[in-house]
Amino acid sequence: MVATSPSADDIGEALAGHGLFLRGGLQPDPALDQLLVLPGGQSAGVVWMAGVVGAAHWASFSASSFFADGLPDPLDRWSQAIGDELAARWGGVALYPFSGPPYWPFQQWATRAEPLQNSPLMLRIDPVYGLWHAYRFALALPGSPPASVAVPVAAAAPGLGSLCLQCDGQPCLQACPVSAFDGASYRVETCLGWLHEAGGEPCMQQGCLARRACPVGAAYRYPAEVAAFHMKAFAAHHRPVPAPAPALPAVPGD
Ligand code: B12
Repeated sequence: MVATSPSADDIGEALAGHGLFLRGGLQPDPALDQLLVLPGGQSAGVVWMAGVVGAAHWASFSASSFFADGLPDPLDRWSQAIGDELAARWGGVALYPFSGPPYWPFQQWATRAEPLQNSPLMLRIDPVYGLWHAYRFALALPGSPPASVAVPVAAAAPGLGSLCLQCDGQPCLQACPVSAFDGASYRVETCLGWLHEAGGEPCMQQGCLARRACPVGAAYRYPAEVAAFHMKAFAAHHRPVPAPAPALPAVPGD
């Protein structure tokens, strides 16, 4: 028995109980989002984005059984428990940013749901929360989005110029100790190589120094405990590819 489609307020309230935020919703585009099929076989009518803003989720997550159970990926498993429960409650499916590859296009969906912009760090920047927001799951549900949800980004934020192009000196592009960002790309291997060296300790303890240098949403920067948790997970999951071994001398007979 499926309950009636929840309103944005219903969803926001359910998420708030976990320190999570409703980060807008969007109408699935049949051409782009054709994989969004619900348990009954019908197409999803709306996709709601659920995420973290600053460290508002930390009290709930760190008090959960997942936090210290010693198993891998506690934040992802905490998110899954919440997302799956809400999806079942409302007859839909929960989609996760970390399930893949292939990955669900969370950044594209986020940009369709809220007035976010691209940033030189490749993270989406929010006019209020800056770079300190991320997604824990999306709920693909039956029904249709309220009219206010389907407002195109440009109409939702008229006159909002590029926050990053207007930014004086773009400190994010100066702050990385190994210049992993050049404004157009992110040299992941360079970043990870540094994180696994002694010099990368400040990044590991305080969080990405480039991200921290952004002046937008500074009040939402992760506190040290939260930053260190994310950096540890990032560095553990993505070890730098070792340099290729030097070519061996040709063996006679080869
Ligand atoms: C693979 C991945 C990575 C890879 C590579 C990312 C890259 N830029 O190449 C690695 C492991 C390095 C990584 C690192 C991090 N990631 Co990451 N990552 C992902 C993941 C799981 C998949 C991305 C993907 O391939 N999507 C599939 C394509 C089809 O979807 P998409 O929406 O089109 O996404 C692409 C484009 O938006 C494009 N893009 C992003 N910005 C821009 C800007 C321009 C101008 C252009 C042209 C394209 C572009 O990059 C995306 C990947 O190709 C997403 C989650 C998700 N499912 O999207 C998180 C995600 C993008 N990551 C996120 C975060 C927060 C991080 C970290 C900060 C994690 C940390 N340490 O805490 C770091 C640092 C990244 C950085 N500074 O750029 C957030 C970003 C939130 C936001 N505010 O935008 C996401 C959405 C996860 C989440 N739970 O919210 N990540």
